[in-house]
Amino acid sequence: MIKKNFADKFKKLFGLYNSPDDEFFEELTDSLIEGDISAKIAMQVEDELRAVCKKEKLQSEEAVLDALYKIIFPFVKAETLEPEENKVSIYLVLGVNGVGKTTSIAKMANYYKQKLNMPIVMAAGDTFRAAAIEQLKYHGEKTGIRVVAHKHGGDPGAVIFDAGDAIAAGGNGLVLADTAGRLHNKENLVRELQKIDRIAKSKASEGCYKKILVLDSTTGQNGFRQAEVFHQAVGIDAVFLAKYDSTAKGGVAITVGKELGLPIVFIGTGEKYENINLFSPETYVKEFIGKK
Ligand SMILES: Nc1nc2c(ncn2[C@@H]2O[C@H](COP(=O)(O)OP(=O)(O)O)[C@@H](O)[C@H]2O)c(=O)[nH]1
Ligand SMILES: [Mg+2]
Repeated sequence: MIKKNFADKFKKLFGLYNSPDDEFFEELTDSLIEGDISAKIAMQVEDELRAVCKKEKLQSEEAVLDALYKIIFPFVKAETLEPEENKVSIYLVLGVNGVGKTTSIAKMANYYKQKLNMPIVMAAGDTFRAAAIEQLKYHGEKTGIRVVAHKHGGDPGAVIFDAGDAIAAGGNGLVLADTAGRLHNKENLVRELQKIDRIAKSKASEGCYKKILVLDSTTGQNGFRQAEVFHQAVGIDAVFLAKYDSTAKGGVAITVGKELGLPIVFIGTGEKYENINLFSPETYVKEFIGKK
């Protein structure tokens, strides 16, 4: 895992100023923003940290880091998703092009396959790009997981409908559904997602339909805007934080947690199937700020 930028900066800043003074706090805020925390939250963190340091007369690096941890930790939310036995679960996987949706679907399918003894189907709902269907089929072959696919250009709702039927026939199992993420035309995207949303919901057992947004940890502040768009369009249940291994920043989990109340379910830590981890807010915040 790459060492996080903010953690490094904090150490350097503390070395430079040796105690939490005005300049220290100002630079701390800049460093939080550079770590992909939104400006609004960074300023709130600064204000709270200033107040605590003053009130409790905190001076040492360790004490300030502890205070920072206590401020940021409640912003970050985690959730575990686990398909129930004898229910039809559908996890719709959303996100813009290239964030890691198809890869993350294969990882989740492989994860649940090893963990649970139930049928799993991956639905090739990104019918927009021919390569996306092929990519999912490839993952299906490699992992031994069934893929339901239609032709390139077909109706994504129909693919998800069929995949839902395949699982519903036995009354037990999980559909992981891929989608196309064309954000360039927001209105079309929203309309298409809402249609898929209705179909997926109608196929799943009560409470077993979840919408997972994949965010690319390397895209910076943009990730938050993507989350806003998708959350407004269909309502997101949880976030898959992909490519966490490829960034020294990664503060987006803090921003989506604090601003949208969205929990993180998994983090992606590489390109292999096994590079998937349950999200631990403790580890995440500690890594972000550089606390042991
Ligand atoms: N390093 C790294 N690369 C990833 C991760 N997840 C996905 N990728 C890569 O990101 C690229 C885009 O992934 P893809 O699943 O095709 O994205 P999609 O367009 O959203 O379906 C591929 O090259 C993946 O191998 C991850 O957790 N870590
Ligand atoms: Mg894809």
